[in-house]
Amino acid sequence: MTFSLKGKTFVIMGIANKRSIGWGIARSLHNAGAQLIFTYNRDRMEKNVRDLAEGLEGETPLVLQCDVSNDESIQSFFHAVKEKVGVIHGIAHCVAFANREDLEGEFVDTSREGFLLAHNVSSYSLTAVAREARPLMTEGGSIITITYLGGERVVRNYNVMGVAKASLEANVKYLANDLGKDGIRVNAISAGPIRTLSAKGIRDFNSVLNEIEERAPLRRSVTAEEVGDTALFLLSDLSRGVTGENIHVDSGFHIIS
Ligand code: N5H
Repeated sequence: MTFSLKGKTFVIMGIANKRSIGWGIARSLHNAGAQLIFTYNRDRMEKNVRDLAEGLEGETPLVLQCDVSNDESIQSFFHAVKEKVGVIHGIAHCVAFANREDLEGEFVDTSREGFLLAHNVSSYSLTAVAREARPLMTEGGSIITITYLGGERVVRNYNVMGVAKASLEANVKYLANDLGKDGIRVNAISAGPIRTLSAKGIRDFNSVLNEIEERAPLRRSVTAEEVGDTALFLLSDLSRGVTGENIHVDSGFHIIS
């Protein structure tokens, strides 16, 4: 079995800046020789993503728009990918969103609108993306998404995102069962807290990191590079027998009570 991803093409969705988990994944895959395609959502994100793509040595990744909350946008994205590269071998789905006001206080106060928004962008998008990607994954492949412990346990302030991540984690299992017959695997990585744009402005984020440094088995927080290397494993043939799984890249914090 080969570890190199030379000759293989992967889509990475959800890179915002150099701190993004998606960017950690991009570097690991790029170093393994993969051809990459990056997506951005809003126009104002395009330049950021394009600059990162152009900063990589060797072949520059394609950069295309894809709004995962819009079926037409997902369809036209994969149509463009089909025209430009034909076959793809995997996807890293690193996308989530919830209204800031739903990430504090009591979960019971979540509005219907806020609940649906979080689930739409953070969970259903994986289903829609997997469906549209399937016809392009004619050689089989691997899809990953990023989750967090708050989907398994109640974590203070994670609130509606915790419920959306629980949905995402079940989504992975049902997709793994459907797509397994096409040789497509679907897995999640449960990342420990990392100071990304999505963590920005969150009060108490320092205390969350401090708790990891004190109590996690490895006594330190994790980096986007570490998530990237586990993504490399899951997106490569090294993990060919693994599907429907959720691998915790969190310094072991999830085993601690
Ligand atoms: C327990 C915690 C801390 C509290 C909860 C944080 C949840 C963060 C996830 C969501 C996806 C963040 C989010 O949607 C923020 C937006 O309301 C505002 N931000 C934006 O619009 C920026 C500009 C864009 C780029 O962000 C997105 N998402 O599009 C969890 C932490 C300890 C761990 C953590 C930070 C988890 C996680 O899911 O990211």
